[in-house]
Amino acid sequence: MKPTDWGARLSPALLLFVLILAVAGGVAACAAPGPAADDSGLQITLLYSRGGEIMRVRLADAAGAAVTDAVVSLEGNMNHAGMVPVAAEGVTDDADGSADGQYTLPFAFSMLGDWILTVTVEQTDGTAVKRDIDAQVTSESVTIAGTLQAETPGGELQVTDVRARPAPLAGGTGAVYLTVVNGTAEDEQLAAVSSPVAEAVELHETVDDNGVMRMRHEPEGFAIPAGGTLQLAPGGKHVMLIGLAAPLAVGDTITLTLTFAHAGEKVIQAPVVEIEGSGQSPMHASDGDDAHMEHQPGASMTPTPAEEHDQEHDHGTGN
Ligand SMILES: [Cu+2]
Repeated sequence: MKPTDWGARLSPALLLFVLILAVAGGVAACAAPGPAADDSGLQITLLYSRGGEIMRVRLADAAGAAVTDAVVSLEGNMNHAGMVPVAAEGVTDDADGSADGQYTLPFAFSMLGDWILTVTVEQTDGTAVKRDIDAQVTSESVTIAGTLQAETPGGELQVTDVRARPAPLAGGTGAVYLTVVNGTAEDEQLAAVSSPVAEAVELHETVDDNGVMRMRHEPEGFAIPAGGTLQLAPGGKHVMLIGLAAPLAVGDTITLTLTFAHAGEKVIQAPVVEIEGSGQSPMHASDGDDAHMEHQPGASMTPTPAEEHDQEHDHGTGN
């Protein structure tokens, strides 16, 4: 008999063995909370955002590599009988916008006290790993598997100082500036922005290219380290509105949807205000702000013939 035949014959028995180990591991984890790892080799780490009511489940294999192809679900039960469980249905890794081994599930502890969190990981080979992890919830803190969750109740992503430049032309471009303060314990990424007032919205950075200021399209967006700040300001990083449905005048307010890699979507309002200065060198001040700058050749911009645009939006301003 060839080795491959043995492999085929052995796999059901092996599968059963793995399942038994997974169950045994679950019991062990329940009895003695600690870094979650059982004989399946799967490493499961829970990170809870109390403010965001989100549980992030990090999966890694025995070697520490991110596991991105599983489906993860979660059930929380209080340590005493009679309480209704809190459940989060299965999600895939990329459901939160990035396949990074971190699965994002909506979850809120409905009461203070001791909880058992049951994480179920359905793997691509059809097997499932279930793990019970202890959590203690007080009004002050959340502790999961013995680890105090670093995020305080107030620790969240804050978007401040939002403002848009006036823009004179329908079909033209506009610029929006803002600041993001990452009060959470993990790195974030401002991955994308959209708005009903523009055909396309891109994240740009104005750079000095041998004395000529140019705008560079950043398709990956901008990072905001844990505890750090991202500033979009004149002459630097900015949100670029392309193909405006209508001119933007001082006093207008536009709506933007920011998409973060982990926190998901955040809808914000940007007032249109006069914005002083572009942060550029004086010799380029004549062609002014980010909204009117030359774009780097090859950067992905959406050409928008002004006449098409006017017809398309004759019936309304889009505001
Ligand atoms: Cu730009």
